[in-house]
Amino acid sequence: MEQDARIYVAGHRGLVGSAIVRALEARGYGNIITRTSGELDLKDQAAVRAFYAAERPDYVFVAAARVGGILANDTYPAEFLYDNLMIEANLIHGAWQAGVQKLLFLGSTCIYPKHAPQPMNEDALLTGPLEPTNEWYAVAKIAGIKLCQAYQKQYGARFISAMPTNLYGPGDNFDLEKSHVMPALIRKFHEAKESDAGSVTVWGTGTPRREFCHVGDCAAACLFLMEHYDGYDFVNIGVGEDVTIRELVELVQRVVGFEGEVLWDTTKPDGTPRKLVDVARIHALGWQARVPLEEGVRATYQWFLEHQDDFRG
Ligand code: GFB
Repeated sequence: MEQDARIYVAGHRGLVGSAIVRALEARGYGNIITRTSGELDLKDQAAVRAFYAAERPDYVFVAAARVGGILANDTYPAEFLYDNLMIEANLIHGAWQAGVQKLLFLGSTCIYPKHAPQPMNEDALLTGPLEPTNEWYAVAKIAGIKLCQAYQKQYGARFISAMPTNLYGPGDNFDLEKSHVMPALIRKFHEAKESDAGSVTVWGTGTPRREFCHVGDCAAACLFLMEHYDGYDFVNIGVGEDVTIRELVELVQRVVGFEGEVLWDTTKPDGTPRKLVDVARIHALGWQARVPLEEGVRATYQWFLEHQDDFRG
């Protein structure tokens, strides 16, 4: 990407989009285009088309999406499917109409079948049934991958896709009902420590395994792919190691310093039993994650402490 390129980051207030903006700024890119959802409704095709016509971006990062943790995915299937289909269709089709040079679409590793062989290779896409708690989001994200491939195949557009594993870090959503597990644990343990509560309740059985990638690493991978990758196949972004939810609970508990008891609410879903991606493809391209899990959790807790007033409403 040329230093003066016009770069649109869709979803710049979200976990990934904000990290991409920070990474671009750190590398001296000065022409970053953003719009809040109040300024531009990405579900509105005419508005997106008018935005592209006016701004004429050269590069587009599609980090805008309706996202949430396991319960939000399970509770709002219509919103997770409709909103994500509309957002990605408008952004990808609009980018083609506007002659965007290159676009990176971000998905999620929930696109893989529930019982995909681990670690999950990119070739596992569409080889089996999805995890029911997030199949709506997954179907939308699979459609996004296919849109990029279709525009590549039919029009020669340089539209590529990346599938990050579970992400965490500064800028995450700490809402206890809608968030992913990492911010939920940080907030629950912190608030329990502050109020001297004797116990904290976490969800599920603790046995599922998840891989956690710091969002700073993910943003670095996105810039790397935008600069070095033009392939038809999508690329996993991950660290190549996973932990059980119980191990994560113990780690966050230690980092936060909560000494009470942990209770498991097994009426809440576990979700898919394991989600570890095969990172061979992105390693072969020349990129590797850097942030160790404990270091990333400590930094995220620090960020939470500095911003917690924002979450209390
Ligand atoms: O992060 P999470 O919500 O999403 O949950 P998924 C991961 C695991 O942590 C599940 C457990 O087994 C949860 O039951 N867990 C324990 C908790 N305590 C908590 C808690 O307090 N809050 C939450 N949220 N979980 C999502 C998908 O799946 O991952 C999305 O639904 C997307 O579509 C995203 O793919 C990356 O990893 O299960």
